[in-house]
Amino acid sequence: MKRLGIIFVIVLVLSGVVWAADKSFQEMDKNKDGRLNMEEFDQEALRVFNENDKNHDGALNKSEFSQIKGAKSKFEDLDANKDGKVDMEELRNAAMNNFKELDRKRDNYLTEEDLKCSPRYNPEASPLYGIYF
Ligand SMILES: [Ca+2]
Ligand SMILES: [Ca+2]
Ligand SMILES: [Ca+2]
Repeated sequence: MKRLGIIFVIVLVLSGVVWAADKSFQEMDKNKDGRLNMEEFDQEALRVFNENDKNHDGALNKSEFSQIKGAKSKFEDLDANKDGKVDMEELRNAAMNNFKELDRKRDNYLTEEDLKCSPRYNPEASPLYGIYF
């Protein structure tokens, strides 16, 4: 029984790791149209946000933010009202700007090609991090 318990814990830990892993472009593209809209970014951003909001106060403080591995933005830049926390609204405002910047066709969608044009593009990381965080 003891061994079974240990295996159970290992499986739990491993599935946790997989679940927490960054979503790729294909996984974020929920409606499979080959492009990402703001809503698709938003869903994934909210997941990462909640996962890192360890004290559940609806905002990320500096230490919570620093746990987001792929984050490209500076905490200070995202904290628009300078209260030492970044909430979803601040993230969304910054994300909208990043999104618009990359949306060259102005159709409110980003393709993989659009994302590759970003100076923040990293083929290893989820596209989330060029837009959010
Ligand atoms: Ca899509
Ligand atoms: Ca928090
Ligand atoms: Ca703030």
